[in-house]
Amino acid sequence: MTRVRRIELRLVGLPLVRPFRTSFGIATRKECVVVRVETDGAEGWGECVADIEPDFSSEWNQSAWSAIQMFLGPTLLHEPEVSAESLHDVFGFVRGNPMAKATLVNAVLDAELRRRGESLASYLGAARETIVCGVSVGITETADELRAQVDAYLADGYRRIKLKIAPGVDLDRVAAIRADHPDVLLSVDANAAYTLEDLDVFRALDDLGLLMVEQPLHHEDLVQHAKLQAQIRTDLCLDESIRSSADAAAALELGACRIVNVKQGRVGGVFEARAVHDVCLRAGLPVWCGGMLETGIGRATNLALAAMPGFTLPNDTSASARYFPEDLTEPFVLDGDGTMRVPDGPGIGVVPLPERLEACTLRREVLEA
Ligand code: NPG
Repeated sequence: MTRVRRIELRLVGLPLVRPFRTSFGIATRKECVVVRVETDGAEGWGECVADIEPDFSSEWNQSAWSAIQMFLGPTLLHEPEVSAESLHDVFGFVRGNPMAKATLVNAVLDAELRRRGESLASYLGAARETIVCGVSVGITETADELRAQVDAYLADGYRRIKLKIAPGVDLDRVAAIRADHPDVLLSVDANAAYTLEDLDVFRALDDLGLLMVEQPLHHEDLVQHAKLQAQIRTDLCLDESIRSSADAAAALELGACRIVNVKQGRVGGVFEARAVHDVCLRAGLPVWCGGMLETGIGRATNLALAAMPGFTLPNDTSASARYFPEDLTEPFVLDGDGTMRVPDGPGIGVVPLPERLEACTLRREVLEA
């Protein structure tokens, strides 16, 4: 147990190496909330996965900032003693807002672990020291551009290619990549852009030997996904629809998917992510760690999570160079075999480079007890 004395909130902005287009929009730069908490004896860092606009989820940077500044932060500073694990209850009076909550939960846990010199990976029961990395490829202007990007990522060593799809830029694009690379682990991610009316598209994708089809239908749906899964051979994977371990349990019971994308930031932090992992592991479902274009802070958190035993599929934990000309931390690099080392220092094992952090800061506010 410890006391949180100070919370420093920052909005940071970083250019992306290239625009990232999905079925819900185009990201041309990264902006996110980063917090630093000071407890008795340690500092801790947390990165919020919310984005500039509420397009992937109902939370966005300004809502996360306000949730922390107005409700979660003051409550945390008011508590005489907290543990990271107790925050689920401490924050229980705020409905929803899992991305804002995750930021503080992860930061307080980071401080706790730094204080006792334990890495997040070890705390979570890591089963491995290196993580197999895949890469997520955005929708491109042309099919040739997509082929060139995929070729370059494979040359880098990435072990799974995930193609973003949307109605109209799906089958032909995916079939062309499959023809170029018959043996590559290949998946698609629709980010909720289809309905059951599009069954033909999914039946056709069935012939392309995909590892999975991710979140084809509505972002909060489970029932329609169960209907779709019953009619296709390819495994469905859910991302947006899984907001908690309860959602994961419901999805399994309904047969809505056979794989789960675990994003700690989407479900309220690493404790709830561990609970999602545990539900899936018990049921024998593989999970993998998704990404939301995190800076090095969030990437370090994700790598520790992906070291847990149930994360048996390649993860969206790509190298810093896939996202940013310059990261907030020392860059994460891909080893030649398409893996990345899990940080083994105390807590998440990395901190932002002070000068980089200052240079990227768009807004800053300090909350104190
Ligand atoms: O490697 O971090 C990454 C990107 C992986 O495709 C990716 N993320 O829908 O999963 C997604 C998508 C995403 C990115 C979603 C940013 C929301 C924000």
